Amino acid sequence: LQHSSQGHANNQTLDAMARVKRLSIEGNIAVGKSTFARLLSNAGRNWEVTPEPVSKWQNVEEATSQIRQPASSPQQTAGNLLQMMYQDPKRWSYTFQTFSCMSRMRTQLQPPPARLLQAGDVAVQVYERSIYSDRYIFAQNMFELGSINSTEWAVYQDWHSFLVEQFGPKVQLEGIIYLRASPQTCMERMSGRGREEEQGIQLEYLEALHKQHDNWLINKSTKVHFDHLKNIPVLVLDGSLEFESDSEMQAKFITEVTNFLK
Ligand code: DGT
Repeated sequence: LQHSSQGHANNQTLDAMARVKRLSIEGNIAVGKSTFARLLSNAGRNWEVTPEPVSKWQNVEEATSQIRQPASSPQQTAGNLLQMMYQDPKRWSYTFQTFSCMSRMRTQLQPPPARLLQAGDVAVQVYERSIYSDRYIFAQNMFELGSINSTEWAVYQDWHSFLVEQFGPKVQLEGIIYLRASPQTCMERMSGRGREEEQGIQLEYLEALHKQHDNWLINKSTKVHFDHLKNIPVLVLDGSLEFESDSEMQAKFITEVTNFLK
């Protein structure tokens, strides 16, 4: 009985997901994904945007407190994994990618909210980054830079492929929005926002990430391992434009995304 009622819930979830289009917003560090995501979430009641869980990576202690034994001394307290990864990438990049990918997996597995399903026409669920950029942008880049070794990279790819295949349609996307700007522009925006953990990031790192995005989403030269991802529609938007305070530009972007969804 327990088994069949669970099956029913799963079918309901899949049915709900079939009525929702799922997109991810991809792009370099500080290109403006969060600003763009906010713009989309205000665009209509049938759009739902899930932000990237950066704060969880900055406070692993709090993010995991519900599901583990409490630390018995302050020395055992879990730390700021984002900071640890930037300070000692060789030691912490693999750990970071396991945690970032798990948090992205959780996000993508959340069923669409009821509000979205009642909204009529096309309901759209938008994620900031995805389990796919976790692998084909960041983990791959860390491997190419030598911050993840060959063994770690093999283990990462093994569990990543296994989970994506096991979850199937529940973690698939129907399209990707690539917010694209030069690494220099991203560098300026990153310096402007002054996030503590990012102080040591060099332009070369942003250039490497830019290349990874272009290879995956424009040149299509990155080898992807999932059929649904091979021919996925990609909308490239000019992220160098300052759209935050330009309502005309915002309207233009929303129209582009709406047309992309048709
Ligand atoms: P935005 O809205 O485009 O300005 O971007 P943010 O700040 O909302 O998000 P983003 O992309 O800059 O990511 C936050 C920080 O986390 C940034 O320092 C890059 C880093 N990060 C994000 N995902 C990954 C990942 O999968 N691996 C590694 N190593 N770093 C990541």
